Amino acid sequence: MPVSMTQKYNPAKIESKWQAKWEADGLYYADVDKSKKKYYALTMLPYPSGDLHIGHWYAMTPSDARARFLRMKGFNVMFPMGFDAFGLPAENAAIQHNIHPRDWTYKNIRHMREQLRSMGAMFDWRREAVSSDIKYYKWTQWFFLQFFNNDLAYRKKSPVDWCPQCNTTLAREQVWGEDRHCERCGTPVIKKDLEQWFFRITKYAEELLKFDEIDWPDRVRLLQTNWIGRSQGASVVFHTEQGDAMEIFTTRPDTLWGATFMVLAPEHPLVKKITTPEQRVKVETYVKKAVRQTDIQREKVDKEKTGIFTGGYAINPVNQKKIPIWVADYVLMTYGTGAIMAVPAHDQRDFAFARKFGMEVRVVIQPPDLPELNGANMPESVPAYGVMINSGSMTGTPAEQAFDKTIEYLEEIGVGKRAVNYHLRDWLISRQRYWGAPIPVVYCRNCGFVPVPEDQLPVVLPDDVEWKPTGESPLKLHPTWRFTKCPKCGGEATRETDTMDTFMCSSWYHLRYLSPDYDEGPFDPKEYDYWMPVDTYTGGVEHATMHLIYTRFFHRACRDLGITKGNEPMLQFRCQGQILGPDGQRMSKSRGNVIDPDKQVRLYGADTVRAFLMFGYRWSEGGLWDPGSITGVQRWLSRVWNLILDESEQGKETDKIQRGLRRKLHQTLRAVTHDFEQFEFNTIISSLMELSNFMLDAKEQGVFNTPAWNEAAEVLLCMMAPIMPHITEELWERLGKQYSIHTQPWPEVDHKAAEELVFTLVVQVNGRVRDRMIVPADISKQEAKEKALASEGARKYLQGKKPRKVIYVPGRLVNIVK
Ligand code: ANZ
Ligand code: ZN
Repeated sequence: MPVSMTQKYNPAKIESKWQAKWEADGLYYADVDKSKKKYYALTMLPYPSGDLHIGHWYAMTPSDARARFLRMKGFNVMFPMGFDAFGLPAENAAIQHNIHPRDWTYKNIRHMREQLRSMGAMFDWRREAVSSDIKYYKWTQWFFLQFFNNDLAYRKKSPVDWCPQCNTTLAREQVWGEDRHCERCGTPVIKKDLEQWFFRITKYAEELLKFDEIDWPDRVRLLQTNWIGRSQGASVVFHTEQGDAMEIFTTRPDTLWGATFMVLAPEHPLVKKITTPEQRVKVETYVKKAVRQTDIQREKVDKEKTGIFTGGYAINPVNQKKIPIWVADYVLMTYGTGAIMAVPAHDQRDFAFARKFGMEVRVVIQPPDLPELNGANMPESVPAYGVMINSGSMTGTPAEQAFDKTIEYLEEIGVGKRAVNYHLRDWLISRQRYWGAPIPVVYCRNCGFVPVPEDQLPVVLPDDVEWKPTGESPLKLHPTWRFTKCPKCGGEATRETDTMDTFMCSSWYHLRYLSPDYDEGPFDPKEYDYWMPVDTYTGGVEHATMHLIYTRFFHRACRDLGITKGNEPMLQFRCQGQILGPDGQRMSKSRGNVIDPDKQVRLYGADTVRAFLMFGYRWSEGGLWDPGSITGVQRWLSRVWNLILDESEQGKETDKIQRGLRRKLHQTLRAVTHDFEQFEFNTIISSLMELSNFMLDAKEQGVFNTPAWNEAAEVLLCMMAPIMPHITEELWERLGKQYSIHTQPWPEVDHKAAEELVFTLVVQVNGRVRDRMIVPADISKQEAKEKALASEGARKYLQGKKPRKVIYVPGRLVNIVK
């Protein structure tokens, strides 16, 4: 008998009911339990922007499903959630809507917590961490002090974007357009040097290139490797005509004889010194303009080259040639030494520059497969792979040896040495902003920069600030907050008014989850020893460089300070793709193509939304939101509902159908188990759909409410439970099973039942074995004979003749009589 109307699947009713019960029961609490193997499943925490979007669901629900799966597999699984709550948008909201950043942030958090609850995820809310809570950022400040006291934090002058009209520093996202103007007033920004705080991440550059202890996607490893950007080469010292040493870094020391000019970055300290009086005005004007641009703009290879001659000359140390020194913006002060030797014959940027300004192009490497190169008429530079020519005593050195031999030679004559450079820069953590963790340092006229003693933490962010659209940090404008006593000498002192980059907060949130209320340290070591490292981390690939490098650095730095253990914080990382709007574009409010998950949940229920997101896409790839196919998933859930609750009378199961059902069931279980482990979520759902269809067929053939059927129903629900936690809990209860389905062990695969039933059919011709083949166990007499006759062995001996007789011995052989 089909399910009665009153029994219809109604997700709205059952979902909130179970969410409330799970929460009341603390079903998902994860506590240290040394008798069980732990599993720390972590998914990136959201920024409290106001609304959870479908992308959050796409990232989090499969992570939740996998965490649930591992829990059923017997692990003690922790799956925490929190908010990355400091940051600029709160401050912008404050200025625009006259609301305090704290109020804005916490209002959003309250709302998003509710939205997160509607997912039905197994978050252990007791472990929630919010980075803007005082009890959290106290420890962010504590970490800063550890870094400061161990020479991992330092202060240095560094350029910021500055609006001369608004008189303020601007964040990257407040500078607009190719001409780089201020978001607020349109004035072109300038660079201004400010004293700022840095973390010495470059100290760990080499270590961060090692990935052998972690299972991270190749893509992410490559992005990090490129971001760190290790370059091997040589540093060579040139001298100016006046005798000033000018060190350059090159990755191609073997091209040294081809250097026909030198280029200094506009910020290079030697520029002032070597510029001749005739060139001074021109050089100064050029420098002023150049430094306004970002390094990214300046580095573009195809950018029209600009530059200016300083009037000064240098001597090439290998051939004593006198070459002009220029200033050009394509050389960055932030890399190498901020000075280069230009080899136009073999480097394209130098080539473009040389052609534009009429400099010599001197070939010093001849690639073996090209006609003899001539600097005067080359249309472009030629990458330098070949035999060295025009290079003094090094002439004739083959390509493979050129690099090392030249370095040896440079060392011999004492003008250069092997050098490695990293593109990675130290991490600038100062923000001239209010809504962040104050940097716990005071400035004293007598003692300089003095760290706030640990027992005086936290340095609390004052609430009573005024929002003036000056762009200055309200901390600076606060009438009293800055003024304090020097912790060392007790004299008058002022607080640092910069706050920390929010990436600092998110570098250690996985540690705060361990014990969010702990106050004797950033985390409880007992929790640490049990839970760390994170077993699986999931999140967006857009965090491959900043966040995911910072957190690895943070962990290693803390390891060296004895705070953490091991080299890596996260053993496995997996990233999801992106859900685009139905129009194929990135979802954004301005395009009007945003899918609101709350609305989808109201329409279809959370289980359907979860299942659809996992079924409709390869998780690592993502794709377009397709409103059509979500209804298909919902219909499937209704079918399962009706199937499980069907009240028809017990059917009669034949041995054969029973075996077939068990085979299908255990094959599905084997595949689903594998797919959960491998993050292949879309195939899980399709396997489950197939199984439920198979069950429907089996039922029509009379297998219903029999042992095999009941096993299938139970295992189906268990396999569905991680993805669709509500409907499965409800059906589990209605089947009279013990609460909760989510604490059931993951079913064991019966490999024997899963085996395809086959046997080896022997083919005989006149009583002699001529062939063998694997056939299904239930092969019919007719089929067996046909297969045997078609076999290669049989055909070879029959040679096209009709056999006189064909005899089938079931389950064993076919004998063909000629
Ligand atoms: C001469 C030369 C000849 C170069 C040649 C390359 C090819 P990567 O790989 O990124 O490390 N360079 C060095 N410092 C620079 C700076 N501050 N700004 C801009 N360019 C800089 O690049 C190293 C190469 O980039 C160096 O090797 C130098 O040019 C240039 F056939 O020296 B090379
Ligand atoms: Zn002092």
